[in-house]
Amino acid sequence: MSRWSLALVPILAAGAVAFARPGAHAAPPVTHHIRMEQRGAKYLFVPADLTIKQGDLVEFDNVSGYPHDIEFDRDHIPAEARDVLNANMPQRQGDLQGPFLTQPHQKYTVSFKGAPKGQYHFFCLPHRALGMVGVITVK
Ligand SMILES: [Cu+2]
Repeated sequence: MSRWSLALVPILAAGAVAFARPGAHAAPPVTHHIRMEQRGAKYLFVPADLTIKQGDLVEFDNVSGYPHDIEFDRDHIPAEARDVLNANMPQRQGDLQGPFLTQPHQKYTVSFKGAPKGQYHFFCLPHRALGMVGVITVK
């Protein structure tokens, strides 16, 4: 072994220990951000397409053009997801529907703890017909 490869041995060993540590693979939940915006005549979720991991959180920010809300499309979410979402959505005003956000930069956070993998289509009820729709993919 060369001097350089010998120098690498303790570094590689330390890496192996870190990977072997129980629970080391369970990354802490990440909070993702989606802005709710009006841009001219358009109403948008930004980004409108987001990929997250099971257990992550999505925080919606009420930027402009409100009131907005977040409602999941019950026909376009994974099987078994409905009860999980309803339990994870604070202050619901209906099935899979969050409250109307009326204050500047009001936040609304949905946890995907226990959420089945798959695609979660959602929309803003007041602006759905104006294209304010999005999809979250849980991997
Ligand atoms: Cu809206």
